[in-house]
Parts: sequence; structure tokens; C-alpha cells
Amino acid sequence: MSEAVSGQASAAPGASGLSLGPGLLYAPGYLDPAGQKRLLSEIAEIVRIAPPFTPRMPRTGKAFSVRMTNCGPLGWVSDVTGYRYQPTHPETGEAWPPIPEILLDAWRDLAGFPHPPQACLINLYGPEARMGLHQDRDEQEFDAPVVSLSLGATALFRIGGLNRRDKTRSLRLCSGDAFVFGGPARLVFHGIDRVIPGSSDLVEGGGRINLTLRRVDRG
Ligand code: MD3
Ligand code: FE
Repeated sequence: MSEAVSGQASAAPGASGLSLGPGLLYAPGYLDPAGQKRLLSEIAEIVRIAPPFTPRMPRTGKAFSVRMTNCGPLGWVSDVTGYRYQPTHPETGEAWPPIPEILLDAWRDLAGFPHPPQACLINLYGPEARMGLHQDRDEQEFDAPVVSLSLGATALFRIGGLNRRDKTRSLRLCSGDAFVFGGPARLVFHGIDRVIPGSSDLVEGGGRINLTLRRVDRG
């Protein structure tokens, strides 16, 4: 699936993808079990260098239930002062590790965007973790899509429209699934209602990992 989802075009269904609406591409089983294991071992190396941190809500300081880390030139962080991208880990002060080749390949294959990703946010879900309905708008570049890959436990993913009150749909994100959100879908509200217990044993403790590849700066 190469001309996948560029900023302008809407997603066309192709060999390995289903268009679920303008700008949305769903590629179930994009990574086969061997690819999932390879990605998991790359993540194990990343978390050794960049240990997961607990993000906090701006202003209130309330902890997220999802833990996070990043790889790439920039990483997304959140604390009481706000959301932002930064080149270093918020606790160790070290640069984020590089984005593994398998993820750069997935971006090249799925994003339909002529520049490589600058940030890969890695979300780590335990059995109780969730993520409320939100938009991703901390980037300067909305012409680039966000490419998401899921590993481990299946998640109930909620996707709405451009207004918080628009009607929402619920989809299951399974281990190995890729999703591309571009064009008119780039700013849709979305969230994770919950993970389904016992749905996978790929990730230790029945956990789930979601990776999102992003462009941050314009151009
Ligand atoms: C739609 N992550 O990191 S992935 C996030 O499973 C985030 O951890 C969820 O929402 C997770 O911001 C959902 C699906 C996803 C990711 C990014 C999007 C959907 C998106 C950006 C724009 C529109
Ligand atoms: Fe998001």
C-alpha cells in the first residue's frame, strides 16, 4: 500500500488496506507474527535507553494511566506545564533513541508522505489503562498523516469526527494492525476505551503497546 494517505488525497483501498472513510486507512495484520516479535524486541531496546515515564495532565498534574516513551529526533511529553515535543527524555535528559528500521519501512509503505517521521510516541497500556477522547494537534504539520501500529492486547478504539460531540464509532485494534490517519481524518477525535483482557500474550502481563509515527515540523 504505497500511495496510502497523503495530506491531500483520501485513502484508496489497496492490496493491504481498507479505506474506512476519507483519509482513513486500516491495514489489519500489517505486521505478521514474526514482524510483531521483531518490533517488540526493538521496543525492549528502546525502553532500556529511554525508560517509560508517566505523563501528567497540563494544569491539574493528574497522571495518565498510559505510560510512554519515544524514539526519533523528537518525542512527545506532557507535564503540568503543557504538551510539547522535545529532543530529550523528560527524566534522564538523554536524546531519544533512533526510530528502528522496521518502523521507517512501515512509514514509507503507508504514509504517502515524502519525508521521514520525526517522532515515534510509544504508549504502554496495562490492563486498566485507557486514553480519553482527544485530537492530536501538538504538531505544526497537519499535511502529514499519523501512522499507528498496535502490539499485544486488543484495544477498543473510539473514533469520532472533527467536533468532540460528533457521533463516534468503535473499532478493535489488534496486534499487528496498522492504521493511517491523514487528510480530512488527521484531526478527528479518538481514544482508547479499554484493552480486552486475555486477548494476546505477546506483551508481558497481557499489556498493549501502540506506536504512532509523526511529522512535527512543517516542510
Ligand atoms: C487519529 N494513541 O498516541 S492509536 C495517541 O492506541 C493515541 O495509543 C492511541 O491516540 C493508542 O495520540 C490511538 C490511533 C490514532 C493515533 C493517532 C491519531 C488515531 C489517530 C491521530 C489523528 C487521528
Ligand atoms: Fe491521539
